[in-house]
Amino acid sequence: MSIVWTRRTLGGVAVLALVGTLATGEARAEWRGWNIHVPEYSVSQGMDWFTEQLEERTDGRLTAKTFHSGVLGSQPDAIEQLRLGGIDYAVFNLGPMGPTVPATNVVSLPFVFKSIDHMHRAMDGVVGDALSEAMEEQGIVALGWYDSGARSFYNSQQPVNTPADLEGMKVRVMNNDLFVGMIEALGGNATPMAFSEVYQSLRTGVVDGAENNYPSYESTGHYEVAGYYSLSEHLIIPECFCVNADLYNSLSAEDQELVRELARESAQMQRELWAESSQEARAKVEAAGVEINEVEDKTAFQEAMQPVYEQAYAQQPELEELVVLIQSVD
Ligand code: BDP
Repeated sequence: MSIVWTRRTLGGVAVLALVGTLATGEARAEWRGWNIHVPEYSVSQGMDWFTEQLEERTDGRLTAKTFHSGVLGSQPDAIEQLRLGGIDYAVFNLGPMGPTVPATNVVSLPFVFKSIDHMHRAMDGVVGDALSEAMEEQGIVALGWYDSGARSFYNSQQPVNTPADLEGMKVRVMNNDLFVGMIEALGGNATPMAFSEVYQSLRTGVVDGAENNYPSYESTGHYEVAGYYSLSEHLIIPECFCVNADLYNSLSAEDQELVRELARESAQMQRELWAESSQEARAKVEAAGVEINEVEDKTAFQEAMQPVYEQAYAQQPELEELVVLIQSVD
């Protein structure tokens, strides 16, 4: 047993309490959270709400601090760190989760969900359950599903209306071979790259374009250096509130329930903020002069991306069943 000092506030008076980390063994006193986004982002706000509530509802017995803006490292590294316990909790996009938990690749297949609402229904039900199970086998406990909207292409060259407009274009993707295949299927050149490097790469022409939702396009300033945003909405990838499995399993049943409830509620809150912040981000980039175009014929993209499914099924036959599971959700 180790002894740690924690600060608690009782009736507005800060007091020091001596507590033992009996049940948590070697777990650190203050949980360390990873987040890639700036503090104003909806994901950050959901995580901040979680940490406040955790401290309040346990009278300071459990405390957590989220490090925003990716200061604890890139997302692929953070996923590994969370498994090893260097990071205790995080909100991860399931895109870069694929190399660690292959079943999660199903949500990275282009156009796999009919809509954002469909994604929510699937993740709050059978699909979320199946993916949680697969993640848990890798030491990651998924407690709630955050929103990340739909991802569309943007670039510094021209509006994208058809797959042919992407031909020869250098496009940054998240770290997962599936996305490399996706860009290649469209005739572009894919460059997997950390989120933090994209701004400079767009600015200097290392890449011509990338793909993301409005809030990320705006919060990173990518719109300043890639002024054409084309509403292909080819990927709808959920994000998870994840906790290191050893830490979670070391908690009492009551604390587990509390942490689960708070993560779920924070996800609910984040989803509402998401919808608002997407509209705000769109308005902001439009006001800054970004040219936004609807993509009239999304089926052309869907058809061009079909080889991604074939390649994925060849490498991971179980994905086919998971796609059927998604399709079974109304
Ligand atoms: C954002 C996700 C974030 C990813 C980022 C990316 O919220 O987790 O790291 O895209 O493109 O939408 O890397």
